[in-house]
Parts: sequence; structure tokens; C-alpha cells
Amino acid sequence: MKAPVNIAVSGAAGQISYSLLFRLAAGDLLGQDQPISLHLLEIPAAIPFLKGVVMELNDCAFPLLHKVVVSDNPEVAFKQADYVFLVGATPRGPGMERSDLLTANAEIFSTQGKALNKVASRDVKVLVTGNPANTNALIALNNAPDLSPDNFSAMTMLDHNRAKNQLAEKCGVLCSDVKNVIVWGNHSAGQYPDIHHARVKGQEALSLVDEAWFVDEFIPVVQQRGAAVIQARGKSSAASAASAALDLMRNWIYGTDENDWISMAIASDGSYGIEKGLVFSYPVTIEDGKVSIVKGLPINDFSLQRLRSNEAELREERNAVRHLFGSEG
Ligand code: NAX
Repeated sequence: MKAPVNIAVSGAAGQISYSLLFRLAAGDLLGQDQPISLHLLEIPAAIPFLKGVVMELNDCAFPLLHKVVVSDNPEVAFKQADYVFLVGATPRGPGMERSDLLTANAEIFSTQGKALNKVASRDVKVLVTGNPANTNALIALNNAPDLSPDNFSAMTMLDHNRAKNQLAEKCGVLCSDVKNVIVWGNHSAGQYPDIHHARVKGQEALSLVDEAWFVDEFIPVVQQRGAAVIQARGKSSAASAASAALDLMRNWIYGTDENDWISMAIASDGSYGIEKGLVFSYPVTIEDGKVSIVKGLPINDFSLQRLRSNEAELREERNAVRHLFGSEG
């Protein structure tokens, strides 16, 4: 049997983790021959609930689950972590301004970035799901100067999957028939889901659907899908978010499919004119763990405007929390 791999999950008592942890332990990330240790991080008030989740994990008698560590200390949870899912975040409370929310989370992600810098594996892959995800990832990576920005990403994979599903439903095909959708920018309601480069069974998506459907239905439906799930279910997306987190991490580890890409929010290298360093969602391909932004796609004025507005939103978020950047500034 192989040596266990350490997977850390923050916000482990929350609803996304309630799906994610069981899928990780079942082998959905690393396969049926790879034992794992789960390192679970929570705030002290949620540790009793987390203990209940651990009881259930143990009651599953998962053959691959080697060990479960529970802690409220990031330096314990992230010790020698190979894969880290930063799911936990502070939700917006009553009377909280957007800037208060940004600052509260920036403090959490600055502490967690420092802990990752100190104790995680040097090859760690960190996926930030907790919102505001892009800026939380930006804060974490800026507080981890001994790790590379390439160790960090923020999750727009759920938006990518939502976009794929909307287009598949519209065209009456399977999601697997849809390739090359893109979600650009921020994981926020201002995100830009784009099908200019998408293909459906090999055909250009925009030759199969009306431009008006793309602009007036597809874009707002994808942007507001989270709110629609809350409206229907009374709770925010959880199983689909966990599934997207696994999809993203699996692609990061094993590579993207030939003839397709995924959307992944990573530190910008200036591609498509986006300010270098902002954590921006791009179409990427991945090979041997190396993430490459898909370059040179033609961008029309409609798209350019939306890329710019996402950049502006992310700049504004960054400026609100800049004081919490580490020594890197
Ligand atoms: P829950 O409120 O159910 O769980 C969050 C958990 O995080 C709680 O148990 C809380 O105690 C814990 N937590 C808070 N601060 C922490 C800290 N400093 N260290 C460790 N744990 C901490 O939320 P859930 O539905 O699981 O969603 C988690 C996050 O994902 C939220 O920020 C949510 O907005 C975000 N989402 C992001 C998505 C994405 O695509 N990027 C989609 C789904 C989801 O909305």
C-alpha cells in the first residue's frame, strides 16, 4: 500500500465539507489505491459539530481513510499538507458592509497563508473556495512568500460547470459534448461566462444558439445560479460546490482533457491585459501539474468590456485589503 497523502480541509464542519470529506475519503480525488489522512480545520465553536462529522466518517469504515486530525490551529491542520481545500470563511453577518466582509476574511486568509508558508508541503496545491474566493487566495499567496503563487488558486470551476450545463441543456446534448466554455474574472455576480470559443459536439456554440440567448439568458443564469439554488433549496450550493472542488483539484493533479480546458482563478501574468498579480479566472490547460493560461484567443469588444469590469472589481477588492498583504507587499 502507498504512503498516505495529507489532505487539509478548512471549514470542515460546514455544508460543502459535509459532501467533500466523504468523497475524498471514498477515493474520488486520488483513486482507489491511495490512502489519505484528513486534516480538518475549524473555529473552536464548531469543533463539537466537527466531532460529529468525524464520527460519521469513521462509521463509513472507508478502507482508504488512514487518519483524521481535528484542529482549530492552521499550523496543525496544514502540517505537511499536499492538497488543501480552503472552504471555511466568515459569512456576511447582519449589518456587515462588503468592506467589513472583505477585511474579516482577509484576516483569516492572511493567518492561513502564513501557516501554509510555514508548515505545508513545498509542492502543496491550495484551492480557495471560501468567499470572496479570488481575493482570499490573493491574500493567502501574498502571505506565503516561501511558496510560489503557482501553489494557489481560487475556485470558478462551479461556475464553469454551471455554464457547461446551461449550454448542454439548451442544445439538448450531454455536458460531455460541450467543450471550451470559459468563466473569466471574479467568482462574483459580475463574473463573465463566455461561449465565444465553446464547441458543442465539435460545432461552434454561437452557430447553434442565438446571440440574444447568450446575452440575455445564459450570462445572467450562470451569474445568478447560486442565488437560484438558495431560492429553491433554502440553502446555498453545497454538493455541486464540493464536486467542482474535486473536479478542479483532479485536473490540477492529473491534467486537463485533450481538446478542452477548465476555468481556474490564478495569479495573472498579465495575459489579456489583466493587471499582473490579481487572482483572475482564465481558461487554462494543465499538464504534469503545470498550469498554462490559454493565450491568444480573439476577444471582441463585448468580451473585453466584461474582462475589464472584472479586473476593476478585483482591483477594488484588493485595494480594500492591501494592508493585510505580507512582507511581499
Ligand atoms: P458553511 O457556513 O456551511 O461552512 C463554513 C464553515 O467554515 C463553518 O463551519 C465555519 O465555522 C467555518 N469557518 C469559518 N471561519 C473559519 C476559519 N477561520 N477557519 C476554519 N473554518 C472556518 O458554508 P459552506 O456552504 O460550506 O460554504 C463555504 C464557503 O464557500 C462560503 O464562503 C461560501 O460563500 C463559499 N462558496 C464558494 C463557491 C465557489 O464557487 N467558490 C460556491 C459555493 C459557496 O457559496
